[in-house]
Amino acid sequence: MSVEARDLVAEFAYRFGRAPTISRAPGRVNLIGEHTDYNDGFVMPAALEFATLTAASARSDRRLRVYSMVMDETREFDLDAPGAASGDWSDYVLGVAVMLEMSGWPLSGVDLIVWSDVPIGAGLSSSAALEVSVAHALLTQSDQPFDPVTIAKICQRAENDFVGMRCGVMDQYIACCGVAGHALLIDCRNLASRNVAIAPNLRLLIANSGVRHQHAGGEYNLRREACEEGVRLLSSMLGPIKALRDVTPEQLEAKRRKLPNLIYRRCRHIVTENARVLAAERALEAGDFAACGRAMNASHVSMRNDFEITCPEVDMLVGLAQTVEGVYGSRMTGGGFGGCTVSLVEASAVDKTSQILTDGYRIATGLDTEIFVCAPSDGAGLIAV
Ligand code: GAF
Repeated sequence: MSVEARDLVAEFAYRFGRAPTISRAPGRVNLIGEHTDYNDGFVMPAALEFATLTAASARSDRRLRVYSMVMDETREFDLDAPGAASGDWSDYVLGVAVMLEMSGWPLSGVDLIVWSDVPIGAGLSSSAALEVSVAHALLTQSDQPFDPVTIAKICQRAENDFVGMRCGVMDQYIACCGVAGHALLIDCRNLASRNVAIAPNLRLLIANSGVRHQHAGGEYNLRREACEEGVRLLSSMLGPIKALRDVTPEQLEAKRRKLPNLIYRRCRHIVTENARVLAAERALEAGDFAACGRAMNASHVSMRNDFEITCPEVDMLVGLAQTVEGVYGSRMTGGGFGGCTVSLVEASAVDKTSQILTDGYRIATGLDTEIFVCAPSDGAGLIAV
């Protein structure tokens, strides 16, 4: 289904009899830096053209009424008695409203319609796109400013404390702050970022394994706990450290024998991944795409062997891509346990790569992959209608 902003305006007029504003927030693909965000580390995502649109118009009371065009469902809440999470899509909407108010942004009641073309459960950050586009819509309708980094943190809190998923800040940050034509090198400790241009001859090719990832409360949170355990154990040996960001690969190696093997391997992924993100950024800036690709390939090996967040289908897609001439590097993107791969590809090799992935994946697994060739887009904003 593809909806343009004017279709959303028409749907809004039909349902609510008024003209809305339209807020947009994108999904993302992460070039490199997986699970490093909640370790105060580095990530390098880009915002996608896939996005969530939220049509909104203020009400004179304190009710929040939201219709999802994707789910074809309506939910209604009272901002004065919001209640707890219910376990469905509307938690992201209500969670954002609750956290905005708790953070000091009083909201008026609002009618909302949400629509999205960010694939759900594919590791392209459909939840953050929903959160950020709703936050933008609620603030716009309540005449409140949208400060991108602050709002990213509030949306992360909605997901951590309301939905119960202990994600880092990467997805909300890039949904708020993305820059067209660029990836962002984000320092998740001080929340500063630098734009990293994607050269015109390069394409980011995303392949969806179709294996749906399921994060909330499960393996994702276990990985986070393993990292926290690593920090606890390493603190007693290295002196007080706040996060795995503070540990170098050499320090970790020196303490290897004193750590349980599983914790050591989880930590090794994080500390080496941080180094790879910085190497990839330097390589892109220098136009050394092969070096960037090598960092991406090494990232995948580390996610597969040390962090254990890939799956055979995703490994297959990565392996296929890495055989194609013109593909600099390929890796799983996102939280893991399924979802998508991202490959850094010469524009001239896109068709051949798509063909090899499509055919090879079907032969190897009996499954179909969906391929998206994406151009990095801007972060959250209003759409003119
Ligand atoms: C998910 C989380 F939401 C992010 O915060 C990040 O940890 C990512 O997985 C892994 O890099 O998308």
